[in-house]
Formats: sequence, C-alpha cells, structure tokens
Amino acid sequence: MPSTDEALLAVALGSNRPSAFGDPRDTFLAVRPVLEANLAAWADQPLRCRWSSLLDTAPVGPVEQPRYLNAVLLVEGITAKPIEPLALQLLDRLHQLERQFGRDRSREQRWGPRSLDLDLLFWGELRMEHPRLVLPHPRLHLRPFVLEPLLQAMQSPHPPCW
Ligand code: PH2
Ligand code: MG
Ligand code: MG
Repeated sequence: MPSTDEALLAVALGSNRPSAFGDPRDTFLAVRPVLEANLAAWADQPLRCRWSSLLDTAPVGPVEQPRYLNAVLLVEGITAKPIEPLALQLLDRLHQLERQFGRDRSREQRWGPRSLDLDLLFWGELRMEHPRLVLPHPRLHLRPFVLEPLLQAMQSPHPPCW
C-alpha cells in the first residue's frame, strides 16, 4: 500500500503502428523495462510498478486507422512532492522515449496512427494547466481505452503476463 507521503502516478500507453521493435505488442514488450528504468531515474529512487494487461481497442478519432493496443502503468513509491517542474521533466522523458520508439510528432495527424504514445494521466493530487501538460489528463474520464486498463492496474496485485 502507498504510504501517505507517496503519490500514485499513472501513465497510459497506446500504439497502432509498427516501430523498429516490431508490432505494437513487441513495442510494448520492449518499452516496458525502459520506461520503468526511466521513471526510477526521474524519481531518483526504486519504484513499484503495476501494469494492466494489454487491451486491443477500437480507434477513437479518425476511423481509417488500425486498432490500438493500450495499457496503463501505475507507479507507487515516489516520495517527491508532486510539483509542476518535475512533471514537465517527466513529460520530456516520455517524449524522448516516444522518439526512441519511432514517433515523429511533426509528421502525424491529431489522434492519428502512432508507434508509441505515452500519456501522463495523473500524479497524486497535482493539478496543473501548463501549455505543454494538463493534469489530471483532461480526457481521462471519457476514454474506455484508458479507464479499463487503469482499473485493471489498480486491482491487479501481480504483474500480468503479456
Ligand atoms: N489514442 C489516440 C487517439 N485514439 N484510440 C484508442 N483506441 N487508443 C488510443 O490510445 C488512442 C485512440 C491519441 O492519443
Ligand atoms: Mg500523447
Ligand atoms: Mg494519447
């Protein structure tokens, strides 16, 4: 159980086009340890990671695009106080990882196909409206492809087998 000075953080993952690592499932398998290591480096401490299973979901947005694979990672054990500059540092790390996995934001359509999308959903009670990052994620409550894996990760005591 998270202690009172730990704030829970959640990241949503999505993919519906291949990366250099393969199809979306291969991409998720490859990014999983890298994302965990990145989060621990950002928090500067060991963390506990709880993953949902992988969900195959219908695309929301432009309909002429492949189905998505979605998952959510819940992170426990961060003792740093949730503050805006630290959240922005994490956002930079997530964007860097997206690029490492073949994402090129300059060439993509809004809500169109992507090899890897990493969205920060919330970090404890932190509320922010920065031009680069709004927390909690403003569409979190509208998206079954986020809510379902989030609920799974919250309920799951063990890491799932992908
Ligand atoms: N991401 C989008 C747009 N539409 N649809 C599904 N099913 N899953 C996604 O992750 C997703 C989407 C933009 O980030
Ligand atoms: Mg995103
Ligand atoms: Mg997204």
